[in-house]
Order: sequence, then C-alpha cells, then structure tokens
Amino acid sequence: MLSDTSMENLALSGFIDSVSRLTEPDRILWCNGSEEEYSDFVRQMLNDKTLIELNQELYPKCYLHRSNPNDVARTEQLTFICTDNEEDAGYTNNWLHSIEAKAKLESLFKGSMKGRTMYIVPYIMGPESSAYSQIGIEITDSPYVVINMKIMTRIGKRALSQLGDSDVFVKGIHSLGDVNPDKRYICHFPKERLIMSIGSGYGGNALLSKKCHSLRLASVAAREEKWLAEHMLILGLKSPDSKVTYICAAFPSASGKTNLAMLKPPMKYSDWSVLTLGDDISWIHSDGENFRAINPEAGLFGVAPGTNAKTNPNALETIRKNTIFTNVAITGQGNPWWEDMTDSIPSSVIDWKGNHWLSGNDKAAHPNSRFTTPMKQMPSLSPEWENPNGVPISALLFGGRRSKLTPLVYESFNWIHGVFIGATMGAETTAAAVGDVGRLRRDPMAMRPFCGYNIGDYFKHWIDMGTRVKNPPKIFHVNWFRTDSNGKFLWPGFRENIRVLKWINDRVNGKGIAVKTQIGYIPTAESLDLEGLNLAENVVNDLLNVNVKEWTQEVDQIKEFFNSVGDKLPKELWNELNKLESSL
Ligand code: GTP
Ligand code: SPV
Ligand code: MN
Repeated sequence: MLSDTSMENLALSGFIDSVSRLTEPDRILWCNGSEEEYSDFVRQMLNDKTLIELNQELYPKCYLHRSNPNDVARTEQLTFICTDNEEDAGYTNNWLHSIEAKAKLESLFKGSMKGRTMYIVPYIMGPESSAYSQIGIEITDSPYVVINMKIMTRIGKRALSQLGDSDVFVKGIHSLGDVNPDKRYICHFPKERLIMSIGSGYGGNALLSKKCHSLRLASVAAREEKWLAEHMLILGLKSPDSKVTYICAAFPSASGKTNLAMLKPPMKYSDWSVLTLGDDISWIHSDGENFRAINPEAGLFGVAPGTNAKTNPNALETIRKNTIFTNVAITGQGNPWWEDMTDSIPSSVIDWKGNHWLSGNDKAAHPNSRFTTPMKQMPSLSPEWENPNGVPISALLFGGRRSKLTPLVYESFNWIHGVFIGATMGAETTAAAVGDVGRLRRDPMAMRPFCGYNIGDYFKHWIDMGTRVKNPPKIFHVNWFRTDSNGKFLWPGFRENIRVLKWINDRVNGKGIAVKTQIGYIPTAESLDLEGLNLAENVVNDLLNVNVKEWTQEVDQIKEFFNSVGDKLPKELWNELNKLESSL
C-alpha cells in the first residue's frame, strides 16, 4: 500500500528500498495515521498478548505493555554519535567512526525483519506546517513503536503531504532484533540525518522521533542554523491579572519536567494557573526580539511512579483514556497501579513482570514505568500549544536533583553567567537510564545524554545565542530535591513549586526581592511566599543558604569537568569559574 506522495518522492522511495533490501521483511505497511489503523494495531497486539486490556469502564482505550525486563530504560553506554572525527562527538558522547558503525549496524540489520512486517511511519515534529517543524520517517518492525509514535507525534498522511518531494527528512531505522543488550546499538549519523537503532523496544531507544531525532540530530542542525534544540518543558504561567509569562525548564530525565509543566496550583494559588505547552523537548528560535519555543512532540511519555491525586491531579485526569502504560502494575480490578499512586495498597496486584506481587517485595511497578498519552487530553493544555511561531520565552530554568548544595532557587547575574550555571549543572542519576541511581554527575543543560556534538562547541553556541536576541530570557537554577540527614525532602515540591514560579515571575517583571550572593541572586525568606508550609527556620535557611565550604568543593569538581571537556571549553566559562572561585 504505497501512498501517491511517497511514490513521487525519489529520496523517500530510495530509502525504503534500501532498508527493505537490507532487513528483508515479509511485508511492508505504510502507516496512514488513522484511528482505524490504530485500532487495528491494538487488536493485533491484544491478540498476540503484547498489550493487555485495562479496565475499560474506568480506563477506556487504555492498555498495558510489559517490555522485556532487560529493556526498561535508555542505555547510554550503547548510544553512539557516529562521525569521521572523534572530536565531533566530544567528552559527553560515545563515539564510533561512521564507516565502522555503518558496517557493524548493517551486519546486525541484515535480514532482521525476516518473517516480520516492516512498518513505515512518516511523522512531523512540530505543529503542522510550522516553519520550525521537521519531517522524519521511522522504519520499524515493532507495533508497540507504531502505536506510541501515533500518540507522541503527528504521523501518517499529513507528514507525507508536508514532505512533498523534498529530500530533507530524518531517516530512522529501527528493529527489535532479539532484544539482546549485547547486540543493542543506538547510532546517530548527523551528517546523513540518519538514526540506526537495534535491539531495544524501549522509549528513547526506539521512538526515534524523541531523543534521537529531536535532540541528538536536531541539536547538530540547531548549531548550524543558529537555534536551540533542548531537553526542556514549556509552560505558560498565568497570573491573576491574566498575563501569561512563558518559561522553559531543563531538568534531567525523571527530575520533574512533566510535573512542573502540568502543575495544578494549590487552593491558596487558585487565581494562578500553569498552562502546558510541552513536557520534554523545546525547539527555540530567535525572532530578533525574543526566543520563541515550540514543542515538537504531540504526546507525553511520562514517569508513572509518584504520580497521584495530590502530586499531579492533571496527569491522573489525562491518563484516564487513550493511554498506553508500560511496565506498571495492574490491580485485581484491571486498573493500572504504581508505587505512591494511592494511599492504600490495592488487593491482588500483579507486578510489572506479570507475577503476583506481595507488598514489601521488589517494586510493583518498574521505577521507570511510563504512560504515553496525547497532549490534547490535558486539562491544563495551553491554547497556544500548536502556535506555529512558538511562544516568547521570558525565563529559562535549569535544575538537577541535588540532595545538598544548590539552593531552592537562584537567578544568574547575566546571560553568560546563566550559561555557566546550566553548563555546570550537577545532578543525581535516575532510573530513566540503565546504571546506578543517585550518582552525582555533571549534566550540562540536562543534555549530557542528548547533545549530538562536542559539548564544548555546544557551550559556545549557547553563549553566542545570547547575542542573537534583544531580550534574552533571564536564567534561573532550581532544586526541589534537597534532603535532610534522614533523606527526607526539605521542600514540599510538586504543586507548591508554584511559589518558586511566582518569585521567578516577579523577577522577570522587575519585582521580587533578592540578595546578591557569590552564586547569583537568591530570594530572601520574605520575598518567597512560604506561608502555610510550616517550614522550620533551619529548613528555610538550608534552602536559601550558600555553604561556602561545599561550594568550594563544587568549584573543584567543575574544574575537573572543564578539564575533561578539553580545548573546546569556551574561555568565557573558565572566566566565570574563576570569578566564582575568587568570590568564595
Ligand atoms: P523524563 O520524562 O524522564 O524526562 O522525566 P521528567 O523530568 O519529566 O520527570 P517527572 O516530572 O516525570 O518526575 C520524575 C519523578 O520525580 C517522579 O517520580 C516524580 O514524582 C518526581 N518529582 C517530580 N517533581 C517533584 C518535586 O517537585 N519534588 C519531588 N520530591 N519529587 C518530584
Ligand atoms: C528521558 O529519559 O529523558 C525521557 C524518556 O524522557 S526517553 O524517551 O526514554 O528518553
Ligand atoms: Mn526526558
């Protein structure tokens, strides 16, 4: 079933031919993106038990997928940037020579779709017909990938019509192979706009539109074309006078983007609202006056554990229909369940691996279990979310999980200092990637696993972008994750983060009191609304304090990181580090 448009597109038909010759599928199916097609996929997956129907009365059109237990998170150690020179990939990436990588991948893909169907998924990243949107074609043998792509992006005919006869599109080739981590590779060839991914069916490894296209490849294009492709949410903060201030925020994986983007203000702040535009990726262009951000995606791939009626009521409401759950537990009533979803533990829980679960044993839901759900269903959706020109951004936030050191919120002195704050961000690792959890590492701009080129060049690009706009956004750093000596969070977080957003809003609008410290402007306890939180004085002090001894150690760690980045580290950032060191 070849579509007319694709037949006319020689670059596209050439790509499809070469992949089908390599992978030797039994059948080829073009995905048109229709609802009927989606239902057909679901029916087929229910039949072969790769989907499990959830309680259709309470969760209409919601399904559970259990992935291979060895395939539940991104595998950064198996992710490569493939170029001719190692220096193009830089310190934060794994590198393979493009010729060597191509040969290796081609041998793995050889005949990988024998006996299977090859699905062709044309997709648009960004609002339809936006000047900033991009087309991709993902070829996959995984029905799970197809139904997730249908929710996460704009797939099918509209993508082919937007492409027309152009040869400018991202090529993605994905095959499950035998889901063997020893033969798992996620390879990016920026020069050819090509992604080859084999051996994993998991989110960021397999939905090639997401991290592979929209961040790793897009970041390379963004540098050449003078824009930014970032791991950032986009929200509109609507104040009681109905003014909307747009904010982008970069937090590492599983560190609060979806939750902040969907924040439902508590009662005390019922005259404020947060309007959601995106929860993971922002493409940011300068119009000369302002930076304008679009969300290339059309769905959420959100972390399930911790989501509940208190922390994120908007999310709970959103995922009540048309949602695919991956690796969550299921209750006796057929409802999805995960740790901290409900106050009491439901009876007869089946865990994410399909076994009867006993409370007190391992987690019922995998810590990186997720929901895939359409943006359109969000009660907090911004009316501007598909604005083809994007929305003007007034503030950029950086923030990683830090149990110590970084205050609840601080503001940079200026653009370059803000870039320094983002570039030197430290964060504790999470279950979103395979590996140890809670290990502190540098995660510049929350892009460490996603920047497709040398991170030193990326920093320079960020510095330069500040000069390409009349009103650069103010840059802030936040940390919701400070803990006490018992590991308990000091800050209530979640919906109460509105208090921090309000201070940021004040600062952006020339109000809001702050003290100038060595690291930036920090709110006074009085300028931040803490009323009703019952925080002890020492807790407030910890949240807003600069501990000189700890910051001195931090400076040493940043030096080490800068040295690892090497020659490409811009001198402006060394300069900021020296200034910080001497002010301490
Ligand atoms: P990715 O989808 O991996 O990029 O994650 P994300 O950055 O969107 O993170 P998300 O909002 O899904 O939150 C990840 C985890 O952090 C969840 O378990 C949340 O419950 C928890 N979390 C989010 N916000 C807060 C907060 O303000 N305080 C605390 N303590 N935990 C939070
Ligand atoms: C992340 O890990 O940052 C995610 C999930 O948003 S994934 O799609 O796997 O990248
Ligand atoms: Mn993410």
